[in-house]
Amino acid sequence: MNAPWLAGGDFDVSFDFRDAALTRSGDWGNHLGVYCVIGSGNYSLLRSDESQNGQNVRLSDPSWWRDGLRSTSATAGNLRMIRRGSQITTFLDGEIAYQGSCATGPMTCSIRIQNNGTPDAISATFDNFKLSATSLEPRWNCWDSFPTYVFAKGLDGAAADPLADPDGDGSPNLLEYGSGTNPASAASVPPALVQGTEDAGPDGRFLTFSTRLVKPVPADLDVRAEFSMDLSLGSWGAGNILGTDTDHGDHIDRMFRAPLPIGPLPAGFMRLKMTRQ
Ligand SMILES: [Ca+2]
Repeated sequence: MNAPWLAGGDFDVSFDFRDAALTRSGDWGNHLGVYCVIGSGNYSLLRSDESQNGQNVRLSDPSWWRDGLRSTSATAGNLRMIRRGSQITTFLDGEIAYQGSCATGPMTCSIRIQNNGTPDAISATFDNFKLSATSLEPRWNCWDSFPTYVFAKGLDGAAADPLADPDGDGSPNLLEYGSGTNPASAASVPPALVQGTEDAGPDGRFLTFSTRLVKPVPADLDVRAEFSMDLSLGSWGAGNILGTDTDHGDHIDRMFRAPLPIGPLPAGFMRLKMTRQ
């Protein structure tokens, strides 16, 4: 579960949890918490079950795991994280758990309940979620990894393969992931590519096509176009193709422009390629 928002400036995020059942399997993988991500930096306030040091609420930041913050086996409580300027403060049930410096750029904030991938149980009820910030913008795409996305859509095993098409709509799961459609519903199909030409001035006109992408485009998905002059295997290349994004608020349109203008070549073809990184 992931409910992300992009928060700029100061922010304050909190939630109550109830009936938390976090079965420890030897690590911190089973947990619930508040996540704030800036670039590759990750601030998270986690409630888990006993760490090796007997603590089970802690803050991580880009440089260090702040272990030893609280030792509690409570199955209910309140987690809260506040940023004021470059200072971050975390609370458990109103008491300061950690205070220190942090990054000041826009952060993607989310609350999350996470299983470590082993077949054990984790559950909790979230309540009274509150988020305020100097500026807020929803992240329309709630999925930050392909495995999380297909799991949330109820797919497993071979049906969860990036190239599988379990709903039979002709679109493999990875394409549905990048397009923001449902891989488990034939009624939810990635929109067709939109072809066009662009007047580029003295160089002439270029073949282009546009595709609709989720916003933000997931970090584990590479989206590119390839060009070929004869459709033969091995002739496709991605060099010198211009990609331009247009932000539509809840999605992105990405237009790709062929590397050469229409005219000098006998033929030219383009295709969309999505790859899981
Ligand atoms: Ca499909």
